[in-house]
Amino acid sequence: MSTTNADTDTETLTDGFHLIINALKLNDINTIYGVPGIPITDFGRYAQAAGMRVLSFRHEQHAGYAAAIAGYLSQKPGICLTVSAPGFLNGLTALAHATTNCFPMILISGSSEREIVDLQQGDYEEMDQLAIAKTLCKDAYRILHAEDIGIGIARAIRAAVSGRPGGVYLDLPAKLFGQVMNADAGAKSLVKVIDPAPRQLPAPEAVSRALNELKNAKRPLIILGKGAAYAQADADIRAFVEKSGIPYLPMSMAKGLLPDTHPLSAGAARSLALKEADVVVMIGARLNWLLSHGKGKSWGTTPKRFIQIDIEPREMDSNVEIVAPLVGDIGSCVSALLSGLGDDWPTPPAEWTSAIRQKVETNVARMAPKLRNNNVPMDFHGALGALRTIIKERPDAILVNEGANTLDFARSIIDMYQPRKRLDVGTWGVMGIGMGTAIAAAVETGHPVLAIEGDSAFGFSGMEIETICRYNLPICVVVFNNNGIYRGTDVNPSGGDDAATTVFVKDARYDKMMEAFGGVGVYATSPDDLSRAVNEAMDSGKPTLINAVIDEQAGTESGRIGNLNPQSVVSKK
Ligand code: ADP
Ligand code: TPW
Ligand code: MG
Repeated sequence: MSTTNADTDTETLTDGFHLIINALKLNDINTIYGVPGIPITDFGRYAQAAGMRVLSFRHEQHAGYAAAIAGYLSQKPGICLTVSAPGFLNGLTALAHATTNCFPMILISGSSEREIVDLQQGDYEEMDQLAIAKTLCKDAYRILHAEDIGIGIARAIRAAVSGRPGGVYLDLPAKLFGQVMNADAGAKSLVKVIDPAPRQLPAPEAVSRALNELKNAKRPLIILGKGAAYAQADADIRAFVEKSGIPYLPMSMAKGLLPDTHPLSAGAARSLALKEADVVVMIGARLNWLLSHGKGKSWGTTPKRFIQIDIEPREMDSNVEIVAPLVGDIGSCVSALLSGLGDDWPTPPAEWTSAIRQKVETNVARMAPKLRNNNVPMDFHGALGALRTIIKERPDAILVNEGANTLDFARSIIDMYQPRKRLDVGTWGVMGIGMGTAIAAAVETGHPVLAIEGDSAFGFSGMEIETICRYNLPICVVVFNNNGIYRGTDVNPSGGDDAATTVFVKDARYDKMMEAFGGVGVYATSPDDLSRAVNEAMDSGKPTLINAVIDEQAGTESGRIGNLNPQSVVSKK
């Protein structure tokens, strides 16, 4: 921007808008997910004009989920941009989700005038956003002066990606965007963050301690979590598993880090592996509710000794004693363990590995005929059997998955073959990640996306199919339509006219929603129909939504976690 100034003849000026854009670009951040409005509409325009990809959503929560998963896939903070108060709050759920899942993300929200907000004088969209965000993310900052933009953005990037990754909030008051400063001084004030996520080497004694534990194991087991997938240390992780000969269990989003068909995968023998293992190596996975906190019935009676690799020291001993904590980044820790294995490393007793292998084979064989059924209406096995084949034939497609039964069955039925191809509800089991996740997966990777969605789950982000059509993204959404949450068969226990709390309009046509925006809608009643339609969508790359009619009686309450529902002693359902 060039203007004439009274003091100097021709001083070149810049402003907050352009400094923020240049600071992001300088740090290789070139994509923004958001929703426009006061005070950030022009910011989005200028960013697009400057060559950034700016994707406008229909609701900030989904832009936020897109940014969160973009961070997971790229190891760079995903950016979500919102307006003040309500837009900020809509984005905040996703920021908290990113933090909970250890995904790097920055929520950038415009905010109202500080002077008015702090005196609570009722400004347009007044809210003390910084104070609210603080409790829900890793760190939160506000930039008040144009000359601090470079440092402010650098701090936000480092906070998001270094150590345990997470969500960061950046508060940008409306006034900042228009603030003017000398363009040269502005350019000099920007910071290119050097080594934003530095390697953190494990202490040598911690490595020896872990190797000693492993050496003494009779029934060792490796658990791979999404932290391991995030770390992108794929080759070393695979080499560590193969060289040690230790069976491994992938957590949901770590599926495919090694192919699910790998001979050392204990995926289909999960309960046996957890119950019988004596030494367990956790790699980028937490002993939270998803692993029954490392104790109790699902871990059986065999005493466990845990080795844990994590970048966050405070993760150690959070649920049970960790006898060999390895604090550091997964790449460095796994490579240190790998070098420590040496050529004469004893593989685990064959008794153990073949017991697991046998269990896997029995379980896989038992499942096979169910997956081949061509029932109409479809059950989960028939429909997912068809989709399983599609992922086998198209291993580089990205699978997005949410729902209850739709999630639990798909996770166990669909084998994954490549790292970071399975994206789902994460640590909170949140419904609504679907379309935002699918959009970012397509945008960040360029690969085709198959989103397998419960009908309820889909409803949380359904309007974003317009976004998918608008950007013409290669996304095929399959809605598992069983007329409701878990099942479509509940009746109102009072006998009244209102529908039961878990059921939806019967035989809804989600496919027609897609047609409304110019996408392809398909109504599928059999596994064969479903296969045909998905293959067509994946070949054409056209935005497609397939309404897959699922037997409304086929699901169970809360899928596989019905045991978490509290029970009343007073009334029966
Ligand atoms: P899952 O749900 O798959 O079990 P979690 O989200 O519970 O996985 O755990 C992921 C763990 O990985 C977190 O504790 C996080 O601190 C850790 N982590 C993430 N990235 C890295 C990394 N680069 N190096 C080491 N640990 C990491
Ligand atoms: C943000 C609670 C868990 S699973 C689910 C809900 C509402 C929907 C299950 O029905 P769906 O799947 O998707 O049709 P299916 O195959 O079993 O019929 N709000 C949020 N997150 C969660 N987890 C819920 C509510 C829930
Ligand atoms: Mg349903």
